[in-house]
Amino acid sequence: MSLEAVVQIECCRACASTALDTVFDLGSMPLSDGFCASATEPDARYPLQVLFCADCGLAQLAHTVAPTILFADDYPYYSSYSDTVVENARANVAAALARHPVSADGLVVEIASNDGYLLQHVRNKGIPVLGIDPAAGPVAAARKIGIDTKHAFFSSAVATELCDQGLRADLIFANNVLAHVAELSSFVEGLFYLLRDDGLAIIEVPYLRRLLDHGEFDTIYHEHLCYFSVTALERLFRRHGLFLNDVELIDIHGGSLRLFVERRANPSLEVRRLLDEERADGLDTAAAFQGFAHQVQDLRAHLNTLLRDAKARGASIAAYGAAAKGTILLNSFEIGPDLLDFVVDRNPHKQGLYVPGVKLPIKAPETLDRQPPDLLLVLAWNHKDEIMRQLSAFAQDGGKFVIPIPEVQIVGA
Ligand code: JHZ
Ligand code: ZN
Repeated sequence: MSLEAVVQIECCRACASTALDTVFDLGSMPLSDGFCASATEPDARYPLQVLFCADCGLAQLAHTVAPTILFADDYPYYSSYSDTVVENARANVAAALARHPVSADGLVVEIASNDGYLLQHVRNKGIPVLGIDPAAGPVAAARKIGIDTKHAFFSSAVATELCDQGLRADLIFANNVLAHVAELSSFVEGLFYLLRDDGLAIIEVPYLRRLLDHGEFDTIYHEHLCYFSVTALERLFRRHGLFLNDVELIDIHGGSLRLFVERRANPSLEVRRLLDEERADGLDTAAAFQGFAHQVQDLRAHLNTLLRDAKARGASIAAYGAAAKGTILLNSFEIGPDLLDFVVDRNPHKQGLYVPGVKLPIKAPETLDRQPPDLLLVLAWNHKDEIMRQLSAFAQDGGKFVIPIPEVQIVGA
């Protein structure tokens, strides 16, 4: 592990306090999206430890793996491979433009615009768009469908550069990016600069409350540097002259917050309600993680027993979805080739590669028709309804789904 590859933080990523307590530790884990070209390729492993800031309430990783390693040119995540994500984007755009109309001479910016899955819906309405994304593959895919995209990590410097070109945004989307940002303050400062005085930023982040309530420990991985509560977010924005004025709870990615952020304070009743609720339930202190490690241990025992018993009875088992979270679940629970035959995923960028650590081969979903397993472990459990719908024939033929989270569940036809 070279020095530049990973850095241990010395103070809170949001407020610079040094009052940080360790609340959860997964030891050393391979990179969740670091898919391998061969089964023998050695894996880089990095510590995966969650700290809680006593001052601002932000849960965060103790270590930062260099973004250039995490989001390299072969970064395999393409939003458009999930119908739910694309549909969510379409509905999100329609609702956003209803809430905050933008004219044909305005500008809508998406930060972490990936392959253009969201901005295409804005562009189709005749509104100018600009995407910003650091991953070369998805940027190329976005440009191919005509979405103007800047290839960069968003920061205060990038925002200033755009402002200098006379660009400011009426509407900014930033979905599932805030938790990935190593330079959190620079990012939020950049939002402040880029947003017009009367602009609106709509930001989606996975919600810490759902992670804890549903035992979604596998969403803790090196790409996710922060685990947000409303309390921590409200303080973070305020520190940079921005205000959390409204919030919606949405189901995407295991339970997320959709935040509405502006340059003037006008908090809704829902923001106040969630802040009160978090305080009453102790989500603003490290006690929020009490019992979490035990909950994960119980899940591990339950899932391993189920799979090992099935295997001992001669069942064949495969997994569905080479999701980033799947890498963590398989590696931390030590579920490898002795139990599973393969993993299928419909993203062709992942097919032919191996899941890091456990080195399970990733194949196309059609493999299930030729080699149907008795049990299918659904690693992309957040998409379980979409997946089970697609595989109704597998279930009709007697195949069973194992859903690991929020609790181990076997589902048949
Ligand atoms: P999915 C990603 O995590 C990566 P992942 C990232 N780090 C992040 O922050 C979170 O999202 C929020 C496949 N699939 O969406 C596609 C099918 O094969 O849960 C994906 O490889 N067939 C940016 O990777 C994987 O499953 C299907 O029908 O955990 C799902 O990954 C569907 C629906 C998905 O995100
Ligand atoms: Zn802090």
